[in-house]
Amino acid sequence: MKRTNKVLLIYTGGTIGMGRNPLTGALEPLDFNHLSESMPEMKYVDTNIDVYQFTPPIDSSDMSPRMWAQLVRIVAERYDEYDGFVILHGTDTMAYTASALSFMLGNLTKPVILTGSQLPMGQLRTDGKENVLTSIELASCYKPEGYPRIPEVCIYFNGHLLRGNRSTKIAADGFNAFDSFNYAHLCDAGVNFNFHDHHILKPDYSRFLEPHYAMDNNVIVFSLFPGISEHIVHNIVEVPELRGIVMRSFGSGNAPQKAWMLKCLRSAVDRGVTIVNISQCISGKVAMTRYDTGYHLQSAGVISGYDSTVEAAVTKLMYLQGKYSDPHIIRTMMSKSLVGEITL
Ligand code: ASN
Repeated sequence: MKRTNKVLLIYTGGTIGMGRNPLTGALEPLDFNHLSESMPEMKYVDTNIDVYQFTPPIDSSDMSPRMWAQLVRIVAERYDEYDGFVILHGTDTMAYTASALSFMLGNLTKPVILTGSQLPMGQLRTDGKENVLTSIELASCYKPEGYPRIPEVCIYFNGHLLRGNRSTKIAADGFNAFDSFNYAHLCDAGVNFNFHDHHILKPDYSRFLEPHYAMDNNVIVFSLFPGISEHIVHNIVEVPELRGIVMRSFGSGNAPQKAWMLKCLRSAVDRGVTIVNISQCISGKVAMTRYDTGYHLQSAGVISGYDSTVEAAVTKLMYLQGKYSDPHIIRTMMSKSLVGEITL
């Protein structure tokens, strides 16, 4: 693997590059020149940096599978030219993009690090500078044997490097905006980098990148709550285009034992819908045989999402549905760890 000492910085938008609209006072995305003017430190970074900018830059609430495919294409077309890739992204949907890219960039052997900020780069107390500078440094880290140190899609934020498909946004205002409750940090960055190599993926470096572009978004996430209405669940589950449901259940994967609920779920499964059971808890995993209620779900054909985040479950379904038409294959693949997104 040839080292190039170059990192590609892909600017998609987000608070990091925003400025205030003088009329409304609200923050809106501005182009990369605005961002780089607020960050003269970039000139002193050892690595050579090229920039690719999305036009127009977006608030990440507008992120979409089409733009994920665009990101995959940008990385795939320039894969050999760079040691690593840093994606500047809004924090709101960063964990979705990181999860989606982890599935779409098959056989990845180089770092793809997403970062952003809670305060715009132009503000004095911005968290953006440290996040960007450290991400660039991490994206160009190599092992002594000559291989990239972090060959996976990650989020770097506030001193922590997290596996992308294990991450969740945890704070709307705080600088410590991300965590991965069901997986160890890949690196903690203080005065020095403290890599936790044992938790970093070990890919086959001889394999070529295999980019995937098709995502099927005929998916819904629904959260259970006491009193959920039969009529509403019935109508959601019967939507003809629906191919996948991420069901956020209670505790270790439990749901109301009402006969109508199990009947609804069973009929969707029989129509070929994949129903994945994940927990509403922020940590821990689904164990469908622990309680009778979970057991009934399993008998209705609902599959376990183990300790998946909602972001990983929904993007994994989109990815598998984009790739396979047979629901049995999709269910089998959902139950495997494809890129370290679940603990089996
Ligand atoms: N609304 C912003 C975004 O996700 C939030 C941020 O970047 N901190 O684009």
